[in-house]
Amino acid sequence: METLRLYDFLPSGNGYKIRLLLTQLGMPFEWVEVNITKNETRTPEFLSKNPNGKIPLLEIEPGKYLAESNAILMYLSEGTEFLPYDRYLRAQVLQWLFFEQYSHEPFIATSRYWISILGKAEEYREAIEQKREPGYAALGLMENHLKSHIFLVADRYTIADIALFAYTHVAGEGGFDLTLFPSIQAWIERVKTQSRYISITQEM
Ligand SMILES: N[C@@H](CCC(=O)N[C@@H](CS)C(=O)NCC(=O)O)C(=O)O
Repeated sequence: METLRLYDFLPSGNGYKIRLLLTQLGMPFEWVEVNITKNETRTPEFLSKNPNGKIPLLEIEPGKYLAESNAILMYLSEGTEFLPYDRYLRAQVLQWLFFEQYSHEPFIATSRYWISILGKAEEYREAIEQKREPGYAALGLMENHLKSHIFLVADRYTIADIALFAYTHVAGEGGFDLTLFPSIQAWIERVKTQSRYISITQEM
C-alpha cells in the first residue's frame, strides 16, 4: 500500500479527526501543512487537488484524492473496530457525522476560528453572537445523549466519537462554556484515555 499523504493545518479540528484516527489505527502517513490563514488552500496547485479549496485532504495514492473529513473517516475506518459492521449501527454513526457537519461544526468551529485562530473576536462579534444559540443547542443534544451512553454509538468508541470530539473538546476556545455539560466533560475524558490518543496540538 502506498504511503498516505494528509494535507492539513494543525489547529484544524476537521484535520485533527484524520490525524487522530490514523494514529489510533497505527497507519503511517506523510503530513503536509497547508496554512489556511495564508490562503494556501486557494492556490491553483491546491485547487487542482481539491477544487473545493479545503483541508483536510487525503492523497490515497499519487493523484487519487479524498476530501471531506467525515468521508475520510468512513474510508479509513472501513473494516476496523472504529466502524460497526451492523447496518443500523453504521447508520447511527452516519447520523452523528451528518449532525456534526450541519448542526455542530458550523457554529462551534467557526466561533473558535474567529476567536482563537484569527484572534478577531471583536471584528466578528455579531456573527459569533448568532452562533451561540445553535451551538449550545448542539451541545445540549450531545449532553442529553451522553447522560445515558458512554460513547455516541453502541457504547463503544467509534468514528462518531472522533468526529464530534474534534470541535467539542475545544468548544471553550469558541466561547462555549463546557462546565454546563458534565456528561460531555466525562465523555471527553473517556476519549482522552483511548489508546494512542494524540492531542490537537501534537506536532506531526
Ligand atoms: N466539510 C469540510 C470542511 C472543511 C473545512 O472547512 N476546512 C477548513 C479548515 S477546518 C478550510 O480548509 N478552510 C480554508 C478555506 O476555506 O480556504 C470537512 O469536514 O472537511
